[in-house]
Amino acid sequence: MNVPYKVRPCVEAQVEMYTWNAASAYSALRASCGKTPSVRVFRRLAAKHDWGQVPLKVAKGPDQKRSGHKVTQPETETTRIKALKEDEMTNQSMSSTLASVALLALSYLGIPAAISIASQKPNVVLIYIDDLGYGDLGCYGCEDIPTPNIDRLAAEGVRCTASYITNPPCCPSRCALMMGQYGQRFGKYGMSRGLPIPKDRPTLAKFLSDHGYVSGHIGKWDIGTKRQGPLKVGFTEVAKTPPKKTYSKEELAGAPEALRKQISSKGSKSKYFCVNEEGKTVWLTDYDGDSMCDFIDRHKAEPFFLYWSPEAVHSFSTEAPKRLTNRTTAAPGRRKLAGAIVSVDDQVGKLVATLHKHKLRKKTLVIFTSDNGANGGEGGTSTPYTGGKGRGTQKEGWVRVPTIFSMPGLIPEGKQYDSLMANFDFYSTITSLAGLPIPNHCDGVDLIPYLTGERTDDAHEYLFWLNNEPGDAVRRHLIAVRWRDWRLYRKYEKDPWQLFDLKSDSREEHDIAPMHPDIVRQMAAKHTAWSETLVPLGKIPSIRAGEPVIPTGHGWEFASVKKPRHIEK
Ligand SMILES: [Ca+2]
Repeated sequence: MNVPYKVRPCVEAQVEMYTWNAASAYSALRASCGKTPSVRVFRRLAAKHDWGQVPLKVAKGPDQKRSGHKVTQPETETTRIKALKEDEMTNQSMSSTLASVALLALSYLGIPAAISIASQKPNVVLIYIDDLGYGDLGCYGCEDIPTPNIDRLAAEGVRCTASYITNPPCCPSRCALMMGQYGQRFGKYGMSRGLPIPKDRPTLAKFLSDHGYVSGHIGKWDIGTKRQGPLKVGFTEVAKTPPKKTYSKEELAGAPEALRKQISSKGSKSKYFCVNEEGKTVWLTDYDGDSMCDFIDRHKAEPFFLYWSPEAVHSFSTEAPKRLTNRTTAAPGRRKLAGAIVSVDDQVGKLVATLHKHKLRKKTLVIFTSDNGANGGEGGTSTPYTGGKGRGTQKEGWVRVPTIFSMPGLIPEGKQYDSLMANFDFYSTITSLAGLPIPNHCDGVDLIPYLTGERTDDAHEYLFWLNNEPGDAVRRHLIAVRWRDWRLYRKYEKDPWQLFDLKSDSREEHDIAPMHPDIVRQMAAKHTAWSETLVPLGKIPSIRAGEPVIPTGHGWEFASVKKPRHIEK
């Protein structure tokens, strides 16, 4: 794996930006590179950047008292982060004050909080819902589905209004997320399910695991080949897929027609009811939530990265029980989906409560988002935008998703961020937060300075889409560019460009390309330049399924444990 243990120019530039003297630079370099820089290298850098007098400790030679990647912090760094550490050790009000003072001090000194907090290795929980639409959460304007826990997450963080999936649907979306780059960088243009994710660059999970994180995955995978399961690409543990409930003939006979039809086509197996370790039938999303809490309970004392990508709220939600649907006022056409979303909200509540229980709330970045836009077939909505899964894949609603970042004490609370971002930014943001350098292969940027308001320029001036994969569903072919309020779009290369002003025309009803030829030309040229940096369409290898990438059973499978011969059915 290409972990940059040398001081790369990008790391050097980052450290130079974030530090003000030799001692802080030394600490930042150690955090960024995962090991102590040599005296010779450090002296050269210190002289080059005028960091001042090299600390006595460094001048005598690098600190050799190391355990793994852990190193003793220089006095200045230790002192600086002490207040932040106390945040988790004292009572809430006092800790809040200390953290604020510390962050203010860091801000005054010109040091982004992320790199200073990095010494504490913050935790990360990344929640990646399947097919959750832009307009289906209370904090995004939804009125018929109560989502109090997700709304609170937004109130305790930043709600992003221009967060994009550049490679929908499920599979390419997740691949780009895990690789931190446009899928087209490794030949993934459309669905191309089964195409491998590259082995010459680390996944987000691999990168974090290699730098001291416990990394766990729960739920749907849908990444890479049939052999590239979570444990093969860097996760240290994965929640086993619980056995699904099997409907009896009597149950099917009494079920509504739609449910009977779906379940029968799946061999009487449920999609959303599973059987827990005690043999009790439970709702899968609830089961997932319990697994999240279990993971945090077990790893509360060490840095962790938890990736929850549930089956929810993907179709079919027909099984959603009344105890969930009765909590919504949704119309019949979206009532089952509404119930599924309510259950997701319940799990967010459980997660946040567990973080509070262990006093980890302020030490954990929670990212909540979706893998692609709304499923109109189940009544999902992208309001105020149009489109989504199925027939609407040419519109904003297919690619724009709700996204929330929450980490009280670091990220502002109750704010909104309106500039462009993409799911591949999560990789860069998380690694930066952990004090690690962003690997060179990444397309994303560290979003934290933008979310905190420290930076006011655009994280991305442009974002691009290109799905012209011959084997993909024709309806999903898409060529597009986003810039400021503009969306340039066409379905095929042969088509004329269409241009929309999303600020005044969120429903994309008025093509104004003829009125703005200069803007069309400029955005099209940017798309051409970007597409010239991509690799050709990849070839999907013929790999037979073999063992499932995630074993069935209860509890967890660990990377370090040899896979059992018998996999529980
Ligand atoms: Ca999806």
